[in-house]
Amino acid sequence: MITIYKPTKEEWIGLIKRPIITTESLNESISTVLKQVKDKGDVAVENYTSLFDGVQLKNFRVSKQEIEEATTSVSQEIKEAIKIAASNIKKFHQSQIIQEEKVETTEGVNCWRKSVGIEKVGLYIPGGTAPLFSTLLMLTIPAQLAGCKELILCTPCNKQGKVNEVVLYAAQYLGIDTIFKIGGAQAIAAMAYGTETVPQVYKIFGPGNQYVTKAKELVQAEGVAIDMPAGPSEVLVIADEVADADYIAADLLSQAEHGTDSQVVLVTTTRQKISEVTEALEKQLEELPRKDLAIQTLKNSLMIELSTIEECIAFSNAYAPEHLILNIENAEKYIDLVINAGSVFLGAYSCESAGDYASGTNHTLPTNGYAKSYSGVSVDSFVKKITFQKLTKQGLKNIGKTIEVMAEAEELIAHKNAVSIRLKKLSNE
Ligand code: HSO
Ligand code: ZN
Repeated sequence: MITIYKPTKEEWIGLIKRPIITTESLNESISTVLKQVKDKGDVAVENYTSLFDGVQLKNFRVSKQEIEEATTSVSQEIKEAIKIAASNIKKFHQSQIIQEEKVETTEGVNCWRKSVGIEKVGLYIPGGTAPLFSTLLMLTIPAQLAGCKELILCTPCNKQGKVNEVVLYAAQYLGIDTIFKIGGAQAIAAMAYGTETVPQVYKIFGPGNQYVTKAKELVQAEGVAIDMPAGPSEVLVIADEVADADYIAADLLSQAEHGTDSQVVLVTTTRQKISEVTEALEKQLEELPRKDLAIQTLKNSLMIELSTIEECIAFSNAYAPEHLILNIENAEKYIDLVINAGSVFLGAYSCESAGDYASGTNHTLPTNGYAKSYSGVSVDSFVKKITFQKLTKQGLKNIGKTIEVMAEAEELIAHKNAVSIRLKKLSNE
């Protein structure tokens, strides 16, 4: 089912490549959607919603009544789970807010940095086969902690014009009431440019299908920030000989059920583990409602045998997985070897689902090898850091000469003068 390798180092390069998705052909059609929404606003959003989603919307803002109805229909059990998950996510993200010190770099020269929340942010939560209300928690909580003033949500509705109730409940639980029942590229365009009803935002967050992804990529080129480049979800599990094959299979499948383009990778030191996991996968797959999706993913996936745990981690660093599970004894011992990964799960009991929902870490993470250079979403993703400085007279005297020399060497005499004029007046005091 999954292809098995015992690769040489030279063969790694081929194995770390992700399945290729070409979206070039979408450029033109999505550019047209963007342009139409930019020029015609709500009318274009309405037309595309009817064309692509098959629903006629006269008013796409979700009403108070719809939110109230969702609140009454969601079970107490789900409400309780959302409360616990939100509390953990809040606790963890709160710890990211650190007040930086003022630094006196030279006597009389003070520099500091202040985080300011991005004023207007747009969140996108896809509809489709699994409306991920957990993603709404992962985006809203850090945004609120960062102090973003305006938070809007776009999420598509079904053919009856209804939005998933749990998404609506989670939004109201978190205090978001500006919700639009629109999806796809037209929703991204509406947030990027603003329409009569949808306010314009400065940064757009959230996962989506290839149309949403392309729209985010194109509006980014026009100056609207986005969370990170998107790609299919993935997990890499490193397992030693004592790891429980049932746990490994369950973790691989939890990622595989996300969609047919996900990728799951097992890297282990024993061929025996590969056989045990293959058997466990076959058993567990039978029981899964999303079995067909998972099977497709497993076809794109890999099982790799290497000699040592250190070598397994080196492979993982080359692959740079979104999620890395170290299902090995004394996993903490290897932490410093991990260089490229979005989020790391240590030991037999730290399953990826814990981070997906409720442990507190963020599940919006870099995929597609971007973990080499990007971090997952955090409070930082929702702030700009503004630097401040204050020089006293003495401070300017202390570093004036340095600035003058450097400016002159760069042949920027107006820069030099900004200092010289002041120093001259000061010398007359
Ligand atoms: N594993 C996904 C997040 C998620 N899982 C949401 C379940 N719900 C991110 O890679
Ligand atoms: Zn998941």
